[in-house]
Amino acid sequence: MDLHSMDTYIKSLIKEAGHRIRNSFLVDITIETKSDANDLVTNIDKEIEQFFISRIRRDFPGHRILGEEGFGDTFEDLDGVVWMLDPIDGTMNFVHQKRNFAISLGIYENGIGKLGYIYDVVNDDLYHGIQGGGAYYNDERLRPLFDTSIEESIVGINATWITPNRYIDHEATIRLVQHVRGTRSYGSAALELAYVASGRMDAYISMRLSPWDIAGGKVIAEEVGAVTSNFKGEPANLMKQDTFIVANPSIHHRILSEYIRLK
Ligand code: 2AM
Ligand code: CA
Ligand code: CA
Ligand code: CA
Repeated sequence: MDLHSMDTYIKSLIKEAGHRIRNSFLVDITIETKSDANDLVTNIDKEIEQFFISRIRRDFPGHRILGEEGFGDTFEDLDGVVWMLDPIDGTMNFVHQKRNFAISLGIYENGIGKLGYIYDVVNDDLYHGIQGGGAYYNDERLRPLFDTSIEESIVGINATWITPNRYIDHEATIRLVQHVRGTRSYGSAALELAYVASGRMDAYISMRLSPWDIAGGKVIAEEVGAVTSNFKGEPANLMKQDTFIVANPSIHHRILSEYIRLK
C-alpha cells in the first residue's frame, strides 16, 4: 500500500463527505432509533456510509469495509486491507447540537493501523495519523505528549461513570473526578481521541466502544505516544465491542489500577 497516495485520496474523500454533511443542515433529516430510545441514527449517517463505500469499492476493489451502519462487509478476520468507518461519530450531537461530531476512519492492513482520520465536520478540522509518519492537526505536525500527573490532567468522562451502573464501581471513578484538574464530556469518542492526541485532554475513558469508534483515533493517538487499551490493559480488539481508554502514557496505568474498578 502506498500510504502517501492513499492519504491524498482519503483527505479529498473525507472533505467531500463533510461537505455533504454540512449541506444536510439545509434540509429535513429522518431520525430513527437503534438499540434504545437515545441511540439515534439518521438518513445522513446511512447516506454518508454508502457514499464512502461506493467510492472505496470503485477505486479499491480488493479492500474490505467495516461500517457502523452495516452497509459494508461482514468480518471473520482482519486479513488484507480493511477500512473501518464511522460516518458520523456523535449522532446525538449531530441531531441536537449541529456540532461536536466527526467522521472517523481507520485503514488497517492485516490488523495493523496504517492511516487514521478524524474530521470535525463543522469546524473543518482534520486530525490524521500515518503509521511511523506522525500525527497532524490540519497538516501541522502534533508534538509527542509530555509527561503529566493525575492532578494536572483533564479527563474525558461521561456522567454515567459517577452514577451506579452495571459495568464499574462508581465510587472509584468519583475519586478520579475529585483528583483530576477537570473533566469534559463531548459525546463523540472520535473527537475525544483527537483531543487526547493533540494534548487538549490527557485521557478519555468509555465503557463500551466499537471498532469504528476507535480505529482512526488509535492510529493518530499512538503516533504522539498516547496509550490505548481496554480496561484490563490489553490492546484494543478491533473485532468486537469493548471497554476503552486512551491516555497520556504517564497516567494510563494509574487510571486503570487506581480509579477503574470493573464489576
Ligand atoms: P455514535 O454517535 O457513532 O453512535 C457517545 O457517548 C459516544 O459513544 C459516541 O462516540 C457514540 O458513537 C458512541 N457509542 C457507541 N455505542 C453507542 C450506543 N450504543 N449508543 C450511543 N452511543 C454509542
Ligand atoms: Ca451510532
Ligand atoms: Ca461512533
Ligand atoms: Ca456513528
